[in-house]
Amino acid sequence: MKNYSAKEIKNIVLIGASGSGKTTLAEAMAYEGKVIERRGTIEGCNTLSDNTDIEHEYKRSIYATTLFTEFMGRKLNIIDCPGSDDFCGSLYSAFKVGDVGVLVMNANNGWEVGGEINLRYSRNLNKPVIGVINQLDGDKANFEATLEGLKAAAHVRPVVVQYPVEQGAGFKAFIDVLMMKMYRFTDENGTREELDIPEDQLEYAQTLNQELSEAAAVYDDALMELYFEKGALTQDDIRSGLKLGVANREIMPIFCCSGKRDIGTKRLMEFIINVAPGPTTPTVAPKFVSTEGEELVADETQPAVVFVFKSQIEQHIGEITYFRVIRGKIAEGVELVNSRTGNKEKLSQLFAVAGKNRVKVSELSAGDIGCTVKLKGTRTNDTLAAVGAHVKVEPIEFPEPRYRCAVKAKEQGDEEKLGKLLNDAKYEDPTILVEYSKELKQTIIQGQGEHHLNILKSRLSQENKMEIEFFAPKIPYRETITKVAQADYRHKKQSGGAGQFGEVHMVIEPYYEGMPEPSKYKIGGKEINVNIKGKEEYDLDWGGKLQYYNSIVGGAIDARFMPAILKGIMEKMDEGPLTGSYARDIRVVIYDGKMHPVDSNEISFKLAACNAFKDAFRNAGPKIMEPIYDVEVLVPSDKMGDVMSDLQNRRAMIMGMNSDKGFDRLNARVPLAELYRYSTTLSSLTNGRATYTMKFGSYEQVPADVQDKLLKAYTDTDEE
Ligand SMILES: Nc1nc2c(ncn2[C@@H]2O[C@H](COP(=O)(O)OP(=O)(O)O)[C@@H](O)[C@H]2O)c(=O)[nH]1
Ligand SMILES: [Mg+2]
Repeated sequence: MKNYSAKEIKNIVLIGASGSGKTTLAEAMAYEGKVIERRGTIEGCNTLSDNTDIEHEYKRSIYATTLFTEFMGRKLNIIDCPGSDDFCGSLYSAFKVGDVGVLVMNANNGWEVGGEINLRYSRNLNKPVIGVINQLDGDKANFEATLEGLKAAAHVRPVVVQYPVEQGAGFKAFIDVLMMKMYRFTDENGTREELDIPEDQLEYAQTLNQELSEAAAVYDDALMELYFEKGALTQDDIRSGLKLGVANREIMPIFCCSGKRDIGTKRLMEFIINVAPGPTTPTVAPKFVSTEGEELVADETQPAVVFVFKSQIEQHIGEITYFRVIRGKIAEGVELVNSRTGNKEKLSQLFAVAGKNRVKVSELSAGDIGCTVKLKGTRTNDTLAAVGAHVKVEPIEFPEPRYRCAVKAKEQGDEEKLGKLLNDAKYEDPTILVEYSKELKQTIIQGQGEHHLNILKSRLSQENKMEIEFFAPKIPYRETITKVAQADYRHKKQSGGAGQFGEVHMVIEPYYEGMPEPSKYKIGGKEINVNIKGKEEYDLDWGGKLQYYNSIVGGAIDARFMPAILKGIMEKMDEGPLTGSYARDIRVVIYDGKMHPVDSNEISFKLAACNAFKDAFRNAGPKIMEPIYDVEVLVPSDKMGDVMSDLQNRRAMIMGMNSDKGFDRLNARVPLAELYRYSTTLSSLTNGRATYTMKFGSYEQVPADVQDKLLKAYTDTDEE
């Protein structure tokens, strides 16, 4: 294969609802580029893109797959993404290295929420989009309805470049109002005739050509002038206007297709090659920026910078690292420096990727996408740069997890093996987070949805013979106090052998940011004066603070016992008196105590402090706090009522609502305890038409009835 330069490369990302035909279209593109001699099918489990066992089993894309095709002497790198929102992580990686999205729509289904959600990602990630109304050969195909739905929902303006002459089983021709030609297909392998537009379609085609010209003229004053002067634009003028409009993310040209019958594939590819933004198109948003803020342009002559957007472990081969050459040019055998580790990596072999097939190449230039194998310590989001270049590309920011559960191996002895496998999974898919929680004594796994984690479960079972179980995760509660309390405790053991003696008097009170220094406490008619001798403040590992004051007068306790007293308090902060959860936000003042000349030692003071703290805590209006998440739900307006009442049953506090093109955005604060399997419920409430994000907000006190339940549950297990 020849080495393509940045100007000869386009990187596209196929997006759209599941089942819209992305994988099938990618197959047709590879076929047109002669990468394959026969097109595989989803049903036949032999497409380039869906090439894993799990994808064959589900007949769906689960991973984003890269495949190249060569057409008109140019190279097109296609990243075929899964449509399901559970796998949205791969859309983030794909859009990081892709220059333009191609939104595929299934004309049989009209405008679908899957497309809506994907389109929203492209908008959030500042990527331009081209639209394809696909499956026009289907029985229920409706080009117009699909287009109307898209127009109502899209934030970029769709403009028709092509429309079908006949839809349904008879679909074999479309009219292209940019070329002002009709394309008619004589077989299902892309053979086409270029014909004049039939008489009866001419007027309509001219109207659409006018609309297209007008849309294209808006982005360039010179074109606008030309358009007013002549009332029309030439093909080249339209192209140059569309180039700007698409790159500015203002218009979305619309094409006609049947990926399965290979109708329209070639014209779409021609347009992408001629008009779509590519590695050298200046777009509004800077595409690649280093962590130092330097913009990295696709210039072959500069020192190489390579960005890794995916890494995958494949049996028999090991690690496969997928990257885009951001800048410079690399040849096989090149040594680059991983800017995260500082280690050198040798790229002994370079490949162009066509799904499961890899084609060895000797060089790859700026703008191109490829892969290499057998790197030692390079993973997703790493930059490999020429020795001395010292560049690190801004990483992909993956979405926050929104599904959380606990996981364990079915067989007890498998725990260690499971740990390793989960680590590998996390490495391949950065939207999977796994952590053993010391606090909860559970391994917590987080991802994008139940389906996302179930796929992992099937894979572990099939590929690694590892059976796992998911179950409800515990909630990381916290304990705190709401009022001032005082306690004394004397620890004494004087029978036989060496004695133990320590007595501690303390006041505790709720800590809050910016509270004044203590001077005097009045508790139960008793006055306690504070005389600050020492003050320590700790940021607790689990959030919140502990302030520790020494206000001992007249040497009642030696300063050398103060650390032991703190240790005793910490023991209870670590395992709170109410439910054994971490305690937080407490000020402790040690103001008096007693020592014994012989029997006092550290352990005695630690025990005295621990017990005094526990007693004081119980009298200080103790409260359980729970994590509250900020949840944002995007829901079609007609489902808003259902989603809202479900949230209210989850103790949610609704923070705001606003409408956005037929969708409502709802912001709420919801306790984590009420969010278990939320994605599944939301999906069934809205037939999969809603999506949401969640992010930790703060800890808040639980309502009294919930506290009672938690206390009871803890005493029950304590008694066991
Ligand atoms: N009739 C028809 N069926 C199609 C077309 N494209 C895809 N399909 C079928 O639609 C289903 C989903 O296709 P697939 O390519 O997996 O869609 P993806 O989920 O968007 O990747 C499969 O059964 C395909 O055979 C098309 O252009 N026409
Ligand atoms: Mg697919």
